[in-house]
Amino acid sequence: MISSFENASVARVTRRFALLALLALCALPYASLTAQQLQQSTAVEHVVTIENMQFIPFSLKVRAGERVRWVNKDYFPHTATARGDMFDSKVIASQSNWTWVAHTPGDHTYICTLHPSMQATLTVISDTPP
Ligand SMILES: [Cu+2]
Repeated sequence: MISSFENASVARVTRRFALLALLALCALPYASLTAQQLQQSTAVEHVVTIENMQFIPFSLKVRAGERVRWVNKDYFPHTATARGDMFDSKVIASQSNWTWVAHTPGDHTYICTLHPSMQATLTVISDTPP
C-alpha cells in the first residue's frame, strides 16, 4: 500500500520532470540554431509575391547576405529558378514559400520552370554600403 506521503512525493517528482521536459522542448529550437542561422534570421528579408502568374516585384535589388522569400499566393505550384545555377527553389506549392540568402553580386534573371513565360530579375549588390 502506498502512503499519502509517498503519493505526494511521486506527484512532486513527476511534476518537476514534466516541467524540465517542457523547458528542454522549448529550448531545443534555439540550441540547434548555428551562429550563421541566427545571423541570417536577423538579416533583412525581402518578399517576392507570386500571384496571377507574376513575380511581384518584377525587379528587385538586394544586398549580399539579405534574404529573399518567394511566397506563392496562386492556387497552383511555381518555381523561382535562376537562368544560371545561382538558385532554384524547386516546386513551391500553393500557399507555400521558399527563402534564399543572396550572395554573389550580379543580375540574376529567373523564371518559373513550370511556366517559363514568368520571368523576373533579382539584382544582388555588394554587402558593403557605398
Ligand atoms: Cu509557375
